[in-house]
Amino acid sequence: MFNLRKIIFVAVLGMAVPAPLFAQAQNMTYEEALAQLRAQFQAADVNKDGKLSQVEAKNADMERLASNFRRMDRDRDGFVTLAQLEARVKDQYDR
Ligand SMILES: [Ca+2]
Repeated sequence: MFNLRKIIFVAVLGMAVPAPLFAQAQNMTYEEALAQLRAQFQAADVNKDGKLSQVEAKNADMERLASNFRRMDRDRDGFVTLAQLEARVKDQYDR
């Protein structure tokens, strides 16, 4: 079940290569994954506007986010919010 979720998630992101964002999530609880996401997000949000541009994601080495940015940016406003990323984690943990 756990491996199946991982495979599905990788397939959803369209990538097979692990990257910092979400990559370790399969070894973490939902709460730990959220905490890591929030810490990464805070660190990456250099201008502290509460959202990440693709440049911010790239600069923070969030390669999976940067390379899947348009898909992650569900409302297509050019930014990914913490809420959008949290939704992805939530999907992954099926909660
Ligand atoms: Ca920002």
